[in-house]
Amino acid sequence: MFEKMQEALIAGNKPEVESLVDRALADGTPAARVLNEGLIPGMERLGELFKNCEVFIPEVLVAARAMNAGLAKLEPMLVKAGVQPKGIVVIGTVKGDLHDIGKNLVAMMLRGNGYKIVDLGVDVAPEKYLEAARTHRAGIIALSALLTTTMVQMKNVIEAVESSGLGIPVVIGGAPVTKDYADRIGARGYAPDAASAVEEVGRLLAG
Ligand code: B1M
Repeated sequence: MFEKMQEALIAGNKPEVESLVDRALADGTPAARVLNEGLIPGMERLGELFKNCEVFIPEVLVAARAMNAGLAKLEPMLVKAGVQPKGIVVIGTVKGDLHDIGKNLVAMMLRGNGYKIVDLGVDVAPEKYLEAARTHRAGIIALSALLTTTMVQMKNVIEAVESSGLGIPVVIGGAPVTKDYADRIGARGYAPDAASAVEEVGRLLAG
């Protein structure tokens, strides 16, 4: 079933992805397994094909749409309703970067763990993070970047937060981002994946 789900994802077959996710959930497969053994490996395989020029941007966009549709099906299972927010997180993909699947996943996991999420979307300028953090009285700002050319924007956001006097931590992540990079640009938090992002946000808000 997971193999089929990956094939449908790579083919960008949104109805098929939705129906396979529905079927897996109806069969009692935990949402986390559907995510970690079905959808995410599908995106990883797609990434390889993209890298080797075996698929191109239009196909990747259609696959991303199918991925987001699959994630939307899982969201109710991953999110617990009716809990008091543990904290308010402003999240977005940095300026110049249009990748949102990983960011959506981090947002979803945080939401599922009781945080209120203010999602600014993609291509977010530093001042937008500041504005949202002030408006929503956020406790933390979370940045995602998928490109080596856009991860440099993270430093701009950190500098903007520092000079604003807001005094809240910034947590960063995304495929090209490393702990070493986070340390070098002065990010107080770093997480390699969505599950660790939840732990990292918890640690930073507690400290
Ligand atoms: Co793009 N793309 N893309 N792309 N794309 C990558 C990232 C790339 C690695 C592909 C490749 O060459 N193998 C490559 C980057 C190379 C580099 O910089 N080193 C690349 C490129 C080059 C580009 C373009 C420049 C292509 C072009 O135009 N020539 C272009 C840039 C556009 C732009 O942003 N300005 C581009 C465009 C696109 C699409 C629009 C077609 C589409 C995005 C659609 C969308 O997101 N709605 C797309 C996609 C889908 C990908 C790949 C195939 C998949 C990314 C993804 O969603 N992964 C990707 C290849 C790959 O990653 N293998 C690729 C699944 C997702 C669950 O993982 O986002 O890594 P990820 O998130 C993880 C962790 O990183 C982490 O948690 C998540 C889950 O555990 N994480 C965080 C993410 N954010 C976090 C934040 C945190 C903590 C953890 O704290 C706050």
